[in-house]
Amino acid sequence: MFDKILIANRGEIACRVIKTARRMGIATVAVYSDADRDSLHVRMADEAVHIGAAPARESYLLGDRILAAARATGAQAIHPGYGFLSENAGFARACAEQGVVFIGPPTGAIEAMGSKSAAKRIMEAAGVPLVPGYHGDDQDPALLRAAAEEMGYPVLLKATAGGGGKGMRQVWSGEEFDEALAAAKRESLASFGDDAMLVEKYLTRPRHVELQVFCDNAGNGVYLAERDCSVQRRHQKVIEEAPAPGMSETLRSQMGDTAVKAAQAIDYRGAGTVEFLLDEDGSFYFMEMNTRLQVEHPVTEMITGQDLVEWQLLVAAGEPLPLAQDQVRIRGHAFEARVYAEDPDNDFLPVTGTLGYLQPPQESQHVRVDTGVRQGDEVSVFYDPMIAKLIVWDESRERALQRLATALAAYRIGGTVTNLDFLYNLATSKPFREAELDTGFIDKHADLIFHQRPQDLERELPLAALALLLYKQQQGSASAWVDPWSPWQGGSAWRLNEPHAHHLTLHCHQQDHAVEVEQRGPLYLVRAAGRETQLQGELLGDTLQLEVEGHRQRATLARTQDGFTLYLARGACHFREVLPDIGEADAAGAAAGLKAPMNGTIVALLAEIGSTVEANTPLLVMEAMKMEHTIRAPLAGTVRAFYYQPGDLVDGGAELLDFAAEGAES
Ligand code: MV4
Repeated sequence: MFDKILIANRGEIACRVIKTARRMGIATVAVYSDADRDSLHVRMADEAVHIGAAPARESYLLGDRILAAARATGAQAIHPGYGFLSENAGFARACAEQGVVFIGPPTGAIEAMGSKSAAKRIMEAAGVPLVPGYHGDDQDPALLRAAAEEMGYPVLLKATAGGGGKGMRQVWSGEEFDEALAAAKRESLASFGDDAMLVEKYLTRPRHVELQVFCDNAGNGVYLAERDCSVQRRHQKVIEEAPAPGMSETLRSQMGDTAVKAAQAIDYRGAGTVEFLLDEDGSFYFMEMNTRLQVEHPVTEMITGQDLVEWQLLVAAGEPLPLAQDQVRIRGHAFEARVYAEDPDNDFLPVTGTLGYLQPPQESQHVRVDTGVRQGDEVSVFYDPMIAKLIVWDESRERALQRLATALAAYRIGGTVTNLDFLYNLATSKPFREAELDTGFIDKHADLIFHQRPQDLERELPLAALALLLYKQQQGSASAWVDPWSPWQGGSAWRLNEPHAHHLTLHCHQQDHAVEVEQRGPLYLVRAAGRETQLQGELLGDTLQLEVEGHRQRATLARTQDGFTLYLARGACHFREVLPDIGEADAAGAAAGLKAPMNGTIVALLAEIGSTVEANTPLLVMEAMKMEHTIRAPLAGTVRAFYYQPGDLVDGGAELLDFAAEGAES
């Protein structure tokens, strides 16, 4: 077994490989780019080597630098993870040439599976079932058309040079075949520089079912059950599960034996995945084979109890597979959800930002979080915006799915937009609960998945208002400069002979909402969204203890760059305070000077010292939470002094200037 390995990757997969290596007593070497100098995988490794600038093509894709790092540190083997160089035959060859073990398949296997059409030909020769169709070199349109007529419509035209869904076109009748073929060839030529086409029977509701296979150097080959990865968006997997719902033992062994046969057809070694299209009638067809450890391998680990990275290390070190096929057991059900910094409501565009607040669900034998980031880390523009993989397991699919929904609702991420709500909606949707899976799932059920959670304003607004008030009180009393006994600091809105009412405007669910909060001792009466709610609450740190008409619950309040996020048992409520123009402050407030609405920076002073101004005249501009706030004269009066200069940082509540309202005591 190796003494030391180098992980030629970053993020969650690098952290994940390091964990297994450490458990096996193997020393680890990380590599990192400029952007990853302080990242988690660098911290976790025993040592780390800088390999270049942030762009992957200037660091993680530079095989020579990675091999140099392995030589410099005495690493005997390299684990490529997935992506980057994990299926790069040239890199695998360079490792072999330099006497460094590549923890993966032989170079020849990578090359054989690198071309989708070559892979299909190899599998066909090995007796692995392919989708009925024509894969030949003769591209005479009449011949392609005859093949389509022969297999019957609908058919799928696929660019031989394409892959991953690119260059596919459905043809539903003979009338449209010629034009569709011409268009598909034009697109393929433009995209891949090659217009060769294959024609396949179009499976209208297939599932993507992939078999995890493992082969060692002694010719043993096993399958470790299957994963259903049908829930994809634009050929990106979103939620994966194992085993595949409704899979019979017979079908599992048929697909598993076929997958092992496919691997042995190319003298495979190590971890591999054979992807099939599973039709509604139970027939299955080879799609492609991936010669790397897949992102979704943890769901297989959860139901088999095996550590697939450990298996990879054992096989790469020349040891036999830990289990024979008849020793492989599966138990229960597992899901994996990929948590991304992306905006599902904006076509899933990746979102950068600082993970200002990051609190994953509590890990247990049922919940696993594979991540490469910590609170405070940046989601980088240079790499895949994955924040984590959330993996759950339980004895049944139903119970595992409940775990997934609970864990998704408990995942607290502030500071960037994420796909958590989208994942939650998907996982709790009826079609998904009922395992109505096929590769068109997300398009078919978009209405269920993309909607905002029911705008439970009536429930959320009072909680958000109370949370904000308690936060302000907490900030007010926490600031050293403030006289805690001053009646202005209690934030209790106390007024002599008046009800203690706070008037707030909260922006949430894309709207401004006027909220009145009346405090009666420990009780708060909140009037908002046409309702009056009585509640109590206490904010300790970021934990809010709430009681609403006898119902006690705990929530978490996170400050984000543009406001707050209140994490409740059922999802999160994002809100910010819409600040009133100081101009409405009352005379007493004016005499007490004008305070900073929240922590911020002074941007500009707009009035001369000693000048007399009309009410509502802009006096000062400050920046807070990336927004500019103009402090205006609450009444006509005289600017006597500014307490800060542009560029100064100020705490929330700080007096900013001395302003004498007209007629006020001097
Ligand atoms: C198909 C198909 C239906 N019928 N082939 C998409 C990319 C590549 N992996 C193969 N793909 C498909 N091939 C036939 N004859 C449907 C798909 C397909 C798909 C397959 C697996 C996972 C997600 C998919 C999403 C859209 C289409």
